[in-house]
Amino acid sequence: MTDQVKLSPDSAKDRPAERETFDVVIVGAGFGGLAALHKFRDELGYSVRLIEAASGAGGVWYWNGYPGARCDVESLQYALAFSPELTQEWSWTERFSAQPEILAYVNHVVERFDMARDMRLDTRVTSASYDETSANWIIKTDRGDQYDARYVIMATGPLSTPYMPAWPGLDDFKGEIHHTGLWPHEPVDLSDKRVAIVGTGSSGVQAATAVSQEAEHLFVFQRTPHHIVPATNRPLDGDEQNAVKARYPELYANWTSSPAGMSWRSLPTDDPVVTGDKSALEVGDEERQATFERAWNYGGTTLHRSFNDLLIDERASQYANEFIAGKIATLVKDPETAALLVPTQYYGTKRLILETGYYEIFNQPNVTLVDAKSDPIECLTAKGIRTGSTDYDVDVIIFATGYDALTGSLNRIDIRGRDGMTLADAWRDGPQSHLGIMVSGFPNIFLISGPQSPSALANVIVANEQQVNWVSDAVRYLDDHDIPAMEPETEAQAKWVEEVNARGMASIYTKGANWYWGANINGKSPSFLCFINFADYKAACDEIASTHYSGFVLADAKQSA
Ligand code: N01
Repeated sequence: MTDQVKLSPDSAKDRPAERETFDVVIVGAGFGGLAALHKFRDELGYSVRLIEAASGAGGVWYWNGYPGARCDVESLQYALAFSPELTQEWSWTERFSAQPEILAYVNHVVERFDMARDMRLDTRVTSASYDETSANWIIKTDRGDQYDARYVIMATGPLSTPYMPAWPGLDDFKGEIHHTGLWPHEPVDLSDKRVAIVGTGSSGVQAATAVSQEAEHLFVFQRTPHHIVPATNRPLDGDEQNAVKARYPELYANWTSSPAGMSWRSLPTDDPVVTGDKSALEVGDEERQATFERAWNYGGTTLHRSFNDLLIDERASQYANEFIAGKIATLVKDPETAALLVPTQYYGTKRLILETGYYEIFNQPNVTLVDAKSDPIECLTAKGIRTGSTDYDVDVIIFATGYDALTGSLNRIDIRGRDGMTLADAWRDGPQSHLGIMVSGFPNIFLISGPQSPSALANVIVANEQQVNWVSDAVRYLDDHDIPAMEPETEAQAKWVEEVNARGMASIYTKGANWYWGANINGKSPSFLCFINFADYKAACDEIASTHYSGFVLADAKQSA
């Protein structure tokens, strides 16, 4: 893998503070930020500065280097599309890529498009303030930099502010503490250690599977059993990749017009039977079981699509739960442990998790499943974790406790719009935006993967590029028409918020506690954070662009002069 720090000559920790003016300042060097850098600098010829807190590009793929980290979107669909050459020249080795390979791809993109020269690494944006007189943003960093820019693009990521419950005793623990979302870049030696992993979402399940292979003993603290199905990962052969590359533009068009920003029945190996158009209620037990079985074996998220009502109908959801319970009973030898792993909430309430050997780790003598629901964690001690009934003495605690999703990374920057209004204040009762891209009172600042956009519920790279394209079209429109600023009309924004929440309330996601509506964090204002259905979203964005940005206030040049 390329050494990330060396990629940028400007990442040296002692570089002098800068005071410069750019057309566009981008915050964040994840996929959204890199796509924006390419679009604005290379395609449109704007001057751009990209600022990134980490020592390398990659966003979550930079930070999530925990053992076992892997993507749950198929590699062939999880890649940037802005360059036809890039789509042809890169090859993936597995159906679901591991984090090091994704980071190697990120570094290839940075090098291939000579991005490092316009990036400042090891630099955290602390504030962004709108100056109404000049219609410019003033962006400040923790390195003492000050940048003036007409446009700001916040590509800070939907799941990039790690969340850790504030248990008493955190400072008392004498061993090592890590969070999966802030994994150190130096090696972490877990061999022959007693390790606790708290949390069994996507991160916890992947980490537990890997750590179980090296730890002396692993305690997995599970509060809620999630729905976990096989990834059925495998090597990708050249023919399969070439078949996708040969039809790339057509396939990409399919993905961008599908509800999740990716599509099945479009890869050469797809099994059409597991993308069912039937209700789970309209078939007999035998057919239902056979379809579930086929989806389970095909792997990935195909179980989701085996029937068309698993995420809608209570009985259908129960059938899926019963099928998964049956599988767990055959995979986990100890009946008590198996029973604890069976999800009881509606199928699909929390994000489906893909596993490779997770259930089997509970057959190992060095792994213990701790039921943190009936016996919750009370505190940390000098030696480990204390629940109501037991002290678990460990050397290392790994928190896989998730993220302050969608709003967390934006709220920790002091963003001030018109009249000095802060974004945190504007969002005190939940986020308000139009399209999840712009906020009333905050002209010319654009969010990529913002709250109330579909990014976190879709193939995030496809969603990021769709937003970058929409934003760059809008910026070009402003510049072509000599319009100094745009922002949402308050009424259009209110309607958008209403629509996002209505879709959320009608969905399975609000039937349980999860990050989609902030329910994973005590005190976070409950509000649905994702727009459901990427295809509908793209259509709404296209419609607004085609009507010269109806629903947005476009300032006229004279007014702001
Ligand atoms: O976080 P999560 P994540 N006591 O919020 C538990 C993406 N992602 O980092 O379910 C005890 O899902 C919490 O318990 P409960 C993906 O979008 C993708 O795993 O709330 N436990 C839960 O088990 C994913 O959805 C990939 O009862 C506590 C866990 O911590 C998103 O990131 C890989 C607790 C948090 O699970 C977040 O996933 C990784 C407490 N006080 C991440 N507080 C892939 O592409 C929290 N928990 C594969």
